[in-house]
Amino acid sequence: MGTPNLRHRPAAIALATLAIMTCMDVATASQMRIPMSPPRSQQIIVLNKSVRVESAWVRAAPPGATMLAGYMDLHNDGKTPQRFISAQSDVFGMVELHKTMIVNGVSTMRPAGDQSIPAGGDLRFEPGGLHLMLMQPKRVLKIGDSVRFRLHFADGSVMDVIAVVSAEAPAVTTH
Ligand SMILES: [Cu+2]
Repeated sequence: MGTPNLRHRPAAIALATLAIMTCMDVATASQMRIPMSPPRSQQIIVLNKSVRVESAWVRAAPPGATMLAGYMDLHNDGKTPQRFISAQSDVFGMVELHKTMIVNGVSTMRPAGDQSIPAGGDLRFEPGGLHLMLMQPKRVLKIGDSVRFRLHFADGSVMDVIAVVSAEAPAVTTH
């Protein structure tokens, strides 16, 4: 009595277990996607855990300025090289990596392209050299204002940075 049914049960239970495990795996994976800021879409944000930023600042400019410059020091505390590819900001329509150089005795600037940060090394943005060219400002920035940037790296990771609008580079903190 009931024997034919019993014979089929183990397979049914195994299938049910498999289905539950699959659902749990998916749930666990989705819980691990913890964005730093409220998600704007379904995009997965992976934070860069190797790079540390110091002295991020935006050079103060007259109210009508159409281009500003941003500077910072990036330190790679990791064991593998990192590649910084771009930056974006809600305050500017476009942000490019530029480098100031002397061509035929005239100071000029050019797009700099990707910048690698060696393991244990630094990448320094500073006046007269590498800088973030900040174009299409969406509002007037005053000294002391904060500008949020999102930095993008070649491995797909990102990092958010707050730069302070300042007339000159902030004092270097020793550590
Ligand atoms: Cu520039």
